[in-house]
Amino acid sequence: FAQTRPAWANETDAQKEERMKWWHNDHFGMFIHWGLYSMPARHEWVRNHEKISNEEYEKYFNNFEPDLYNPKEWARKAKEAGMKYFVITTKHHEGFCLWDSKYTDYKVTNTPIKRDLLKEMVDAFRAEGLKVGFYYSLIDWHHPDFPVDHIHPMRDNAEARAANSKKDIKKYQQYLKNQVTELLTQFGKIDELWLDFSYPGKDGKGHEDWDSENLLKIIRKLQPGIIVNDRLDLGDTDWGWDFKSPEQFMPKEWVSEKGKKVNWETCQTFSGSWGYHRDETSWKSVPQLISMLIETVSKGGNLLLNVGPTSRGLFDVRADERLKGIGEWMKYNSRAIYGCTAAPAGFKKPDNSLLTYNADRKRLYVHVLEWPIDVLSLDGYKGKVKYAQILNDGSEVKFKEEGENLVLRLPVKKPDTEVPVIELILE
Ligand code: H79
Repeated sequence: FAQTRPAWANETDAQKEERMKWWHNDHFGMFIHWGLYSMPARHEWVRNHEKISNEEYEKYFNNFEPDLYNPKEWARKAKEAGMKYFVITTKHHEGFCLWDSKYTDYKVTNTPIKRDLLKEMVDAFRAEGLKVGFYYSLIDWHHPDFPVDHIHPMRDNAEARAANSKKDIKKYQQYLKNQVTELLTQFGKIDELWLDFSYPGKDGKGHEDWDSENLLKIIRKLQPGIIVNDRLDLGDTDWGWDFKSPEQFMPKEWVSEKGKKVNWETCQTFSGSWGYHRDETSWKSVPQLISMLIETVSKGGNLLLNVGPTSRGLFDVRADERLKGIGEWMKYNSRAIYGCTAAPAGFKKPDNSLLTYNADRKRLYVHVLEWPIDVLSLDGYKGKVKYAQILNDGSEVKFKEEGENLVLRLPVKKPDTEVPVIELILE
């Protein structure tokens, strides 16, 4: 790819900032992993892990019928959790398409459910006011022209390997372009595109295999406002991606490249697997998930939190319970999330807490992860705070100066919310 910025990538920093305004404000989205792998219900990589052939995997395609699917319910649940956008797997590595693509027969409209489930989902989430994101897998373990490589389910099958010589990666590149074009022209405005993933090197795949630069050129032309992740293997360029996408990983601090802070969105699961996994039993708790959201915003990032619906088309009860718990907290505390970012240097974080900051309103939020007994000392805050209140009930928190510090007198009992937030209105 062009190491220098190509002519079509001519956006200024200010224009980029404008394009990403909503994304910087909202911070919280729902990832949805839904495909045929919801049927075996043992990880979305099941085809790879168990080295299942196309023929063996057919039983899922032949029996896919999510009869209880109601995307309006999904959208309502996302909204009530405080999520402002969603990103749906239009196609995962298994190659199955959730929309009525004209470039393949391996699609939802040819399964027993027969309907374009993607179209219904986009309409439902948009109607609830959520922004629309598409996940699209660059990897495709079903397409006839996708060469077997070291992470392909048939990697150890000599016959399948030998067939690589008849495959034409150029045809697969065209398929990527055709499908991405469908996704970006037939569903209205698409706000985020999440491409997954590159693994360059011997027996892997990267920008040359995907023809990444030309693919991105098409994306930018069709949807000039779209926000794209960083998995096309286009290096450290300032035009090849809009945000970094750490996966099931919480960065230590605001993510940076060459010493410069960059946009980032961490994607996280409830239980480890992205696709519905029946037998996974170690799920994160509601307070853990709330802390994860706060920590993300305290480091200037976004959180994309995943749900893996079942093959009947439902969120399972464990997911429902988590979403509800997060929503309950957001109802009273979302002011400390939306429009917020990392606190400016000069505000030291008290122990067992996290800070978020709203620059427009000059408000600093202290998220108290472990409730202290009666007082909280804010070291070096003298002269910086006009007023303080607990966010969940808006009750005043009185404070006094002690040297350079402010000492807050806390309510006698921990406020009745998973993570209490103290709002400081700054001078
Ligand atoms: O869709 C979800 C996952 O299925 C997908 N991305 C999220 C959003 C994903 N799973 N794993 N990965 C992305 C990264 C995979 C890395 C590995 Fe490997 C595959 C580790 C070992 C095999 C490729 C080859 C990277 C390192 C060696």
